Amino acid sequence: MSLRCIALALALLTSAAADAAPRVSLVRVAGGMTSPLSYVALPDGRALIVDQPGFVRLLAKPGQLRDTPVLDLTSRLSTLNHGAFDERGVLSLALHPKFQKNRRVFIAYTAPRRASAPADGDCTLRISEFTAGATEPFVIDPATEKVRLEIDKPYANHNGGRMAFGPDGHLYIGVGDGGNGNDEGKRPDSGNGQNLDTLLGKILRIDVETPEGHGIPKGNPFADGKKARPEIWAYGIRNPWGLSFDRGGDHALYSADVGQTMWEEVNVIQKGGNHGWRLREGFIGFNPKSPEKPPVEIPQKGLLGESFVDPVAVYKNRNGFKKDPEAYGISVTGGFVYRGKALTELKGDYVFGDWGRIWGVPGGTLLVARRPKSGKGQWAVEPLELGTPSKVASYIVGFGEDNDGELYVLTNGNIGLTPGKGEVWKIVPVTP
Ligand SMILES: [Ca+2]
Repeated sequence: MSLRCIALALALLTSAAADAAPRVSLVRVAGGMTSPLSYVALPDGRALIVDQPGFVRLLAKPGQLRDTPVLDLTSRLSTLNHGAFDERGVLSLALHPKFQKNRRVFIAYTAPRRASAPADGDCTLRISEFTAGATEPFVIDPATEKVRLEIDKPYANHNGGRMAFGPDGHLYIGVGDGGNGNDEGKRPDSGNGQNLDTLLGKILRIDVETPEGHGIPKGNPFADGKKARPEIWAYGIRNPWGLSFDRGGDHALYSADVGQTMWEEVNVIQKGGNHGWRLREGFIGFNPKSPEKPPVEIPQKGLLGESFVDPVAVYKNRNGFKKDPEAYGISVTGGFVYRGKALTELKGDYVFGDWGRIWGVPGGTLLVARRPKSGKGQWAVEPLELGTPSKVASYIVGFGEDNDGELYVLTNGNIGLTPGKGEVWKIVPVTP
């Protein structure tokens, strides 16, 4: 073997080793916001960015965030804790699959508690449709709002409110378990995740082609409404933060599920599936009286006698596994299956992150769940090693995907709704 061949072989070996911990860099494309929760590409390549305190902003091109918001929803939101941690606000935006023709936009936000809601509740999660104007400058007129679905929230946290249109043209919505902790609700024994009479703690599927409100798509697992609310697509969910369809492969629906104390999860959502919460957290049982002490006996069946759908990937939560190097953080932020071209070593893997390693210290972790080569079994979770910058110095609050399948990470340098440190970064290859 010539020296050149040996050098080449060494280079190949090195690149194979580097494969185990892929390196990416981040390029800042927008800043100066508060808490950017959604990045949604328009068909023309521009992007809409949802800023949690009540705005939809237009990113004309990298670095060019238009000053005037596309839509200002501040007057329609429930009261927010400005300057402090708050999970309420504008939570996500999804374009109708035929947006280019019909200009229909769907937005999830927390509205003030509606009149019919229990008096001790906090707010009402509202899914509304708006129509974007067809001329420039691009605007969405708040007067076009059409409410499609409302869900009363007992507490301020665990709203979910992440949405995605499926290949079937229906709108999928992740809804949190109602909030507080341990899925205790405000009524005795009302663990919402397992209760099929509430939309809390569920993944929903609705038909938005009805003149008003919403319809129940044919094929919803409880469409007749006899055993369960007919909007339910899957249940046993705690706080689905990140909901996305794989644009390639089998077009499966992915949802992260924020754990309570021990395990953070990524799920491939199954029609009619019981994803476990609060009977299970990850693969183990859950004890609502003492979450750090899971029961020895792991529940094997839900209340209908059904088996659970296991997560496809999990990692340890630092609250339950203190000082464990594989406890990457305390709250999963869902992302996307990577189907772009630039990051070849991530193709088909699920790129996501953790919000922050320690409460109060900005510093999220980018993660990748590696699709098993056999197509079956657990996906291995590992940190996505960073080139430039060398670490994420902010909380990771969301992810976005552009028309080419390239991904964006959405960050907030503050723990909550303090303006100025909300940024959007494109994930790019490390340039040698
Ligand atoms: Ca689960």
